[in-house]
Amino acid sequence: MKLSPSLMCTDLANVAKDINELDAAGVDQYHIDIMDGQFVPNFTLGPDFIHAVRQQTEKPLDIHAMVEMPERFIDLFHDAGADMIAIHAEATKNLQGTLTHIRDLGMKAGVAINPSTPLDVLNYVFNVSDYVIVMTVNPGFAGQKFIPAMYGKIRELKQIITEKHLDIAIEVDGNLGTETIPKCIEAGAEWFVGGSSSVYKKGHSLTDNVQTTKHLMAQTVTMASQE
Ligand code: S6P
Ligand code: MG
Repeated sequence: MKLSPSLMCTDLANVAKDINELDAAGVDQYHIDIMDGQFVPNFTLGPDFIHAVRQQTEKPLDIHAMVEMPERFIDLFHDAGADMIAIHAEATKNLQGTLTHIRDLGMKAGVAINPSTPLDVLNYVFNVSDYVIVMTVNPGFAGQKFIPAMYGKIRELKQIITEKHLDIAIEVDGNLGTETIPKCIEAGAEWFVGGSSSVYKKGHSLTDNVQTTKHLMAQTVTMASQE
């Protein structure tokens, strides 16, 4: 299980301080949302931000590219310090080639899929993918509500991965908190993006939130293994 704080939720005036605290609290990697105002109706972080975070931590940087034609930016993200890049299946006409290029540059390649996108889009790219981001909200904004139909989608994807003996992790993104994390683990998810529903939950320190979330994840895994 991995916890990946979503840095679009961090206090941008205190990024370095927050990353030091999150590193010490034991997060596994960092999720960096990049939005282009086209694929989603919002703008967020970019390559300069990846570069700045790269100077601050040695943990893997998990780039979530919510941009049209992401193939245009893979080298840019790589040079800025990305360790893994997920591109949206809906945003490119060359999914296979772009995933291959990400891997050729020595990074992990991920496919992100919107809530309404069927799993079929993954059929011919499993062999060039290291992880799949199942979006559990429509991408664009933090603080949205989990779409319950996504539990079944995660379960279905996990079944395919198991049946085909694939080495692919399922990452989930959107409203992962106390209620939804255990259900996603039961369905087969392994990597969790931590946003306003967990790592950045108001009224608690980042350290407390990370520890509570990691504890919940570990407890759910233990309980599932005893069933
Ligand atoms: C949303 C983006 C996400 C959010 C994260 C926020 O488009 O891809 O990574 O930052 O999901 O988490 P929460 O708990 O506020 O929904
Ligand atoms: Mg994201």
